[in-house]
Amino acid sequence: MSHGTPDIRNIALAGHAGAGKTTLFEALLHAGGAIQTAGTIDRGNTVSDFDPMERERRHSMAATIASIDHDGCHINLIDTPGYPDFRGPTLSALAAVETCAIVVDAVHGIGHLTRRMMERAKARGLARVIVVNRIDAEGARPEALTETLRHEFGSECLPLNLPAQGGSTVVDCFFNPSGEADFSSVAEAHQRIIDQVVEINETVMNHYLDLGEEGLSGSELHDAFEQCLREGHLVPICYTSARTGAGVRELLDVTKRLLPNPLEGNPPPFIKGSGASAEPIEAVADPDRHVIADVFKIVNDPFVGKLSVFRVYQGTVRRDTQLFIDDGRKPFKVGHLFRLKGKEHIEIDVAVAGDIAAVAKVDEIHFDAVLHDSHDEDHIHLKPLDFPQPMFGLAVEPAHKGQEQKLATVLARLGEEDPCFQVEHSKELNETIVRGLSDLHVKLMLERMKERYGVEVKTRPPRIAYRETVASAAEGHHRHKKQTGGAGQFGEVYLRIEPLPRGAGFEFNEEIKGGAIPGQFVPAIEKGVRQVLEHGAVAGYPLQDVRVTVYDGRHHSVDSKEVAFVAAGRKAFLDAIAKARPTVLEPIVNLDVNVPEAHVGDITGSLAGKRARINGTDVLRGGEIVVRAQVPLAEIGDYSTELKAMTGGRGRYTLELSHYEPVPPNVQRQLVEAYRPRVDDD
Ligand SMILES: Nc1nc2c(ncn2[C@@H]2O[C@H](COP(=O)(O)OP(=O)(O)OP(=O)(O)O)[C@@H](O)[C@H]2O)c(=O)[nH]1
Ligand SMILES: [Mg+2]
Repeated sequence: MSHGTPDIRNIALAGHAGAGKTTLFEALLHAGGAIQTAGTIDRGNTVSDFDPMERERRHSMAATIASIDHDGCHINLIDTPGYPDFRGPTLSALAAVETCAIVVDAVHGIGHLTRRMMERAKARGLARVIVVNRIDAEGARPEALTETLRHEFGSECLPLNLPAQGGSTVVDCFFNPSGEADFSSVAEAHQRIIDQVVEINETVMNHYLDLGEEGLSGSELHDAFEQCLREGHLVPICYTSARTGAGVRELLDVTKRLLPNPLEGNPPPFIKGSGASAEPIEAVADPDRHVIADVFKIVNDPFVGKLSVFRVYQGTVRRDTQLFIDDGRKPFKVGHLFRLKGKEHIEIDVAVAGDIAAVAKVDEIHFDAVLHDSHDEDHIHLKPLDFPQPMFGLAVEPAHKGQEQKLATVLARLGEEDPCFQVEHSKELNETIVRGLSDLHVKLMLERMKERYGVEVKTRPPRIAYRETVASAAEGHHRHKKQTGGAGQFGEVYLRIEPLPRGAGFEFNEEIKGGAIPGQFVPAIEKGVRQVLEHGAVAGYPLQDVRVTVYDGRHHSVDSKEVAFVAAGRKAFLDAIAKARPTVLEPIVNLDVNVPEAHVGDITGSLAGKRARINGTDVLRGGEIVVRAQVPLAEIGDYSTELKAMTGGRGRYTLELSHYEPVPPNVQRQLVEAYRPRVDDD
C-alpha cells in the first residue's frame, strides 16, 4: 500500500515499566488490522517482546517498531522499554517521531519515568499525549490520576475523551461530545479543550468570540490544535484498557485526526558543522528533495546480519538509491528496503519523507549516522539526545582462552545497539571495561551476549576513572638541551597555566613575540603538553580544565628540532602544574535507588557513610520509593552486593555521571603515592 507524507504518523510509546505499553502496542496493531489476534505478556506471544529474554522477564529491553495502515493513515509505532536501565533505546526512539505517547497506569499512577519522559519529550519539541491505561483494572482510579496529572504537569493536560460504563468504554469529548462519563462532565471537558485550543491563535480566538464554535472551520480548528501540540500548549489525555480494548480504536482515531503528520510537527533539529561554525539546517519533509535520513536503531542479528533502522526526514529512499553515510565518499546501494513488524522484515519499494524503514547488511552504518544522497548534505547530524553517561563498569575477560578477538567483536556489536552501553579498552592495563547504567543493565547485556553469540566472560570491578586538574595559576619553564655526539637538541619554553571551569576541557594559546620560537615548533610544544594531558602529572590520570599559554622561549638555528620542543613543552607544563596545586578529581554520580518503603531508612543510613548527599525521595507505584542521591563513584564499587543484602534482593539502582569534584586530601595522598611515574630520560 502506498502512502504520502501527510498520511504518516510516527509515535513512540514511553513510560514506566509495567504501565502496559507493549500490551497497548499489541492492542493498537490488532485494532488497526495489522495482526489477526492480539498476543499477551502472559502467553509471551506479543509482536513487541519477541526476544526470549524479554519474554522470560516480562519486560521490554529494546525499542520495537511496527506499523498500521488504518483508514488511509500509515502509523509507525515504537514500543520502548520502561526499565530505566534500558533508557538508551527509549531515548533513541525520540529522534524518530513527532509524538511521544506517555503511558501511565491508572492503578499505580505516575512513576519516576513518567516525569522524565514528559520532560525529555518536551525538550525535544515533540507533541505529547498522555494515555491513561488499565482503566478496566481493579483499583483503577482514573479520576484521581487525572487530577494528579494536571497538578503535576500543568492545566494544559486535558481529557480528549473520558472513561464510561465503569471503564469498559470511553466517550469522546472533542468531536462529538455526548453521553455520560464515569466522572466529570463531557460538555465541560469539551468546553475546556476548545477554550485551550482557540487561545493559541488570535484570529481563531476572534472568530470564536464573534461566531461561537460553529463559526470555526474544520481546518482552522485542526491547525490551531497542531500549533498547541507543537508549542506544548495542550497535552491531550486519552484513556484505554489495552487488555479489553476499551478506548483503543478511539486512540487510533485521535492519532489519525489530531496527531501531527511529519509536516505538522516541529522541524527536526539538524545541525551542519561542529563547534563555533555549527548552524541549524532545515530538513523539509518533501519527497522530491535530496534524501536526509537518521539512523536511530541498530540490530545485530547473528543470522540476518546488521539491520539499520532509519527515519527519512527529507526526500525519498527507493530500492537502488545510492546513499552516503555521514561524510563518507563512497556510497552504498540500497539493495533491499524493509519495513519492520517486530522481528519480521517486510520488503518495500519506497520510503517517503517522514517514514521509517531499514536496510540490512551495511556494516559501515552506525547508530546516529546520517544517510543522504548528495554531498550538499555532508557534515550534518541530528542534535544529540543527551544520553546519560553510563557509570557502572566491569572489567571483562573471556571465560575461555582464545576468545579474545571474538569478545572484542561481539562487545562492539552490542554497543551499537544501546547508546548507554559502552566498551573501552585500556592499552596500558590491557583491560576491557564495559559500562552501563546499572549492574542489572550490564548483567543483562552480558547475558544477551552469551545467549546470542555463545561468548562467556569473567568479570571484576574496574579502576575508578579519576581525573587531574590544577587549582591555581602558575608559570612553568624548561630548557631542553642535549649534546650527543653530532647534532644537538635545543628548545626552551616559558608558559603559564590557569584553571578553567569544571568541564571546560583544555585550551592551548600561543603569545610568542618577536619570533623567539619559530611558528613551526608551536605544534611540537602543544604535542608535549598534550602528552601530559593524556597521562596526567601526579597520579597517572588524564588532566582537564586547564588553559596553557606559551609566551616565550628560545631556539637554536641548528639544534632546534621538533623532538626538543616536545620535551621542553612537556617539562615546562609539568613544572607549572607542580606549582599550581595539582588536584585529583573523582566522578560523582547521580544514584537512584528503588526500594520497598520499609528499607528507606537502611538505604539513607548506609549512604550517609559513603560521603553521599541525599537529594530527595519519590514515591512510586506499590509503595516503592526512589531515593535520589549524589555520591562519589569510588564509594559504591560493590553496591549491588550491599543493596541485595540490605533489601533481600528487592532493591535496584541506576547510576549516571553528574560531575567531577576534588577528592578528599587523604585520598589524593594515597593516589599520588600509588602512582609511580615512568622514569623518563627523554
Ligand atoms: N488489567 C489490565 N492489565 C494490563 C493492561 N495493560 C497491560 N496490562 C498487564 O500489565 C502487565 C505489564 O504490561 P506490559 O504491556 O508488559 O507493560 P510495559 O509498559 O510494556 O512494561 P515494560 O516493557 O517493562 O516497560 C502485563 O501483565 C499486562 O497483561 C490493561 O489495560 N489492563
Ligand atoms: Mg514493554
